[in-house]
Amino acid sequence: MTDPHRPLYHFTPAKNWMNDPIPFFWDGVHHIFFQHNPEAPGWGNMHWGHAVSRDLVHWEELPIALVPTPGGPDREGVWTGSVVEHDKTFYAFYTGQPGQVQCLATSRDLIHWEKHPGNPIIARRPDGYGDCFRDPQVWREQDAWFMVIGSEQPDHKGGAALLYRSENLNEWQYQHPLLLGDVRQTDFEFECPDFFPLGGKSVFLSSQNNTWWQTGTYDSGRFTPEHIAPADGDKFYAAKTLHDRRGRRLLFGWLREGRSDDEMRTAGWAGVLSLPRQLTLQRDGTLGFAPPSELNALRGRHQHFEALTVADGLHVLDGVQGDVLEVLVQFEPTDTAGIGLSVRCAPDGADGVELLYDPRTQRFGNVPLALDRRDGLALHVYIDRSVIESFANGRACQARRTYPTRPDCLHIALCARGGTVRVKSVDVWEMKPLCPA
Ligand code: DQQ
Repeated sequence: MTDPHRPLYHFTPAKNWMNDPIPFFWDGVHHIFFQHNPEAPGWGNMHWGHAVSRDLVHWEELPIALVPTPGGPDREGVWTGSVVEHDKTFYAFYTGQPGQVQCLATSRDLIHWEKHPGNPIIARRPDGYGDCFRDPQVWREQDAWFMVIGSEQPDHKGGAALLYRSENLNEWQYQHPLLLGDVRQTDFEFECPDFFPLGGKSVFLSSQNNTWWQTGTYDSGRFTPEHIAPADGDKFYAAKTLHDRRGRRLLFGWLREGRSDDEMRTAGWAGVLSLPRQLTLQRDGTLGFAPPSELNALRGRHQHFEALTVADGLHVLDGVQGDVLEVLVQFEPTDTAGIGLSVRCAPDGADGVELLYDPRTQRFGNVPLALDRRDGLALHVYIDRSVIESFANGRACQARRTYPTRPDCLHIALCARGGTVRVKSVDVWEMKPLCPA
């Protein structure tokens, strides 16, 4: 039976479970390895699935890349990590279970992988940190390799990003923390760390409840944050980046489901790869997020509206219908309490998912967004059945999941809360499905 909630232009494996993406770019191809349970649509039995794309739009699922080795240090799971290339060999670093030990596998083609005979390559965590010790991220710096492992300080004080160094990618020496977090800012542990340069600064990503970003300065193996915020709400998780041929830093996250275990079991699939988000360092030092232009290839039939006025409440867009759409709305600047869209709503505007910006609290959903008084809200929304991904002014994102039971939840309404709002323009495109319905 077809599932009306399964997305049509987002990647999900053919069946069963996915979580954490592990992005890697090589030779014109975007690779996404991902946490995959090939036997059930629920978390557990972690393997590395693999999908590739040449255009960031069409994804092909390849054979499973990494499987737990019976009797090996990853016998209970091949958890998240990262991939690098050196001298025509690819190195996949990951956390093996049980015990959260760090392991290595190598490959000449990114398809066939061999586990390192000396696994685990890091068997013990440094003293003084808590249970979390996982998700190794590796990069090259001048004459050495560096790895950061996600960990936690004792007593839930905050995350710890533990820095290792290696000359040969096999033997690693612990250095010191790259960064110690504060539970009040970035939660109690750093899952899925990712660390990279961007626009003259450095960026550190970590996950716990949300994915968090921190921009700041890096010097002698230590990162000093200057700006910190959540990257999105709690439906966008374990997000990590790749650096592609065009010099872009692209962020991919796992879009969590909002269904029960039973519903996922019945559906036979769970977990979605987010659309890529192109990261930029903004003039004020914060992080910017934009959908890459390749996504425009999905655009089909177009509708355009201009100069609309929305009195306090909802204004359903006439003649717009669908659950596989892209919507771009340009609002005039306003002080009204809430402006935005209700998507996948019923013909009368009820039961939709509201994507609201509040100019008084300067928040877009969960995420801070300080718009200048002269700037109107520019809201860019991708609707793909149960998946809603939105970008506000290229600076804040909000991913949501929705599983409407009413078949007529196919409409879009402009929203104004506590006042009248003027809308410069609305563009709506039907998106071409990539997957069979
Ligand atoms: N998921 C992985 C862990 C990681 C967590 C296991 C984040 O390695 O910390 O599937 O979702």
